[in-house]
Amino acid sequence: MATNRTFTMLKPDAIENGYTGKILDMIIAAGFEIKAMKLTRLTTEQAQEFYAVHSERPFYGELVEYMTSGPIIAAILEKENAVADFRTLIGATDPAEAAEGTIRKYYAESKGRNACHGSDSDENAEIEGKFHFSANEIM
Ligand code: IDP
Ligand code: MG
Repeated sequence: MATNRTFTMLKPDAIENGYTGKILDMIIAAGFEIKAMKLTRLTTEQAQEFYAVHSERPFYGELVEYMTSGPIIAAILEKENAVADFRTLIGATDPAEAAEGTIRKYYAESKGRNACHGSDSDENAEIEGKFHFSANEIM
């Protein structure tokens, strides 16, 4: 069953480059409601666990190093069809391939430093949201 919720992180490059407000504006303008949000910094162990599915990929070390290099903003978002609509809003992993008008097209630096995370399924949205927030932090 679709939960109408997704999980996002504004990644270290987005915060560092001063795009926090612009990206949050795009998210809200697209109809997503913020149900939880915090500025935080991942430990190496947290980044390794969050991206465990990629542990065999050649970019895993680089990914963990990047995701722990500075603060991130983690958030739970709500909207009808949240997971799919948010993936459309962020665009392709590689900004060179991202559609016009998407967050990664505007704000990502590269395929690795790509500004914004979006869950890829309802199941992962739930797991990832709970990874970052305790029940009382979720509205
Ligand atoms: P997604 O974030 O669009 O779902 P995934 O393939 O799940 O993309 O990869 C997770 C993250 O790993 C990407 O968002 C990006 O930060 C990083 N990544 C993916 N592919 C590469 C790569 O080829 N080089 C470096 N980093 C990568
Ligand atoms: Mg993914």
